[in-house]
Amino acid sequence: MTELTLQKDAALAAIADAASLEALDEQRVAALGKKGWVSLALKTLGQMSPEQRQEAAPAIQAVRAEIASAIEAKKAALEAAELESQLASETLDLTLPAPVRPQGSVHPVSQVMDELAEIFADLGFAVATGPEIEDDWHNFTALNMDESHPARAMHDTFYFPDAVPDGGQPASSSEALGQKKMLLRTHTSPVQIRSMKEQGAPIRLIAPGRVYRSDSDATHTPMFHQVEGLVVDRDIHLGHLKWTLETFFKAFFEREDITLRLRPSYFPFTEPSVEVDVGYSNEGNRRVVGGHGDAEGHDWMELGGSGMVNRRVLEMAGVDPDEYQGFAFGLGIDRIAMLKYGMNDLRAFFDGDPRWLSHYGFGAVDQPTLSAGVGAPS
Ligand code: FA5
Repeated sequence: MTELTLQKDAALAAIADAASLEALDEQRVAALGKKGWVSLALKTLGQMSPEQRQEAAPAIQAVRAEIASAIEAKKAALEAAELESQLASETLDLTLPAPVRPQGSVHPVSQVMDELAEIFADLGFAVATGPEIEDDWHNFTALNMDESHPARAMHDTFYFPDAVPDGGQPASSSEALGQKKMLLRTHTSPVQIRSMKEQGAPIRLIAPGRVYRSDSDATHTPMFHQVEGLVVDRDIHLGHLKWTLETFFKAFFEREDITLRLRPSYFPFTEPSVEVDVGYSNEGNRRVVGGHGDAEGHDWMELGGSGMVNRRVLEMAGVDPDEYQGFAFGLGIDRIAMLKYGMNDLRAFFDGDPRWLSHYGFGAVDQPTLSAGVGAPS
């Protein structure tokens, strides 16, 4: 047994000295592996007399257990040390600037949407959304344009094909099936209806989003962006609309000399209706907002439609028009982006050309804030 004790002491010393998990595993194989000295010692039990075995077996088993638990303990210690040194070598100083410029850039339309939300939030407006696949009741009928209304034709609508009942004949129209016609919304105004039906009055919101019309030239694209504004409360009048738009445009264009022209117009869902134009001048081939549109070297650009919400629309959205009045506006986001950031062709907005984006895009981590000026840092 002395030999076994000597072997055990040598093995325990080697285990304690093992500098790595590999070195430790070598010790495990040398002692406990199939041909290891502990395993060989166990095999000798078969050749012993019962008396000898009774004495030797517990001693060998005790050595075996001692070696196994020493290996286990050393393994845990080596693993903890390895983790420690990995953590020490991988420290990250979060206060250091990012080593590489973040990839990608923010599209001017997304930037302008963030700017809108920031400015209107300061005026107490919430942000609402609605579906881009809309039914014709929300897009037209509830906005005081019933099926025969001529204004529907002005919207160049993309309709979905009529639904066909399972195994049945195609119906001449969805209406005949008692279904609503589905379409790609032509403006953000249906969000007015959805929000009033959901929340009732008073209400104060903007609803930015994509809209679709079959239309394309330098200032018209088949998909473009609008922001709807809606305020419904007691004693609301046209003066509130004008002040809101002026305050918004001054903050958005970051200049005080903004002149708005409210031109009498017609929308079935507002009464009276006014179109909103802004004065600008041409500098080179760039339009610069500011000044009176009738002044020398100046002109007007139409940015959107607006007016007092028609009482029939309030009724259809479940709001009592004798108690509440409201104003609404719808602005072309792409147009105001062009005017602020100096692009002259709207179609390039949606070409996905990386050169255009790297020229007109905004830093991926910049957030517009009122305190820093809503425009991106120059
Ligand atoms: C409307 O869409 C009304 N819903 C706006 C409104 C809302 C009026 C609330 C009253 C109350 P209009 O069709 O004029 O109105 O479009 C509004 C703005 O969207 C336009 O002034 C223009 O800036 C922009 N716009 C219209 N068509 C296009 C297009 N194809 N491409 C880019 N911008 C467009």
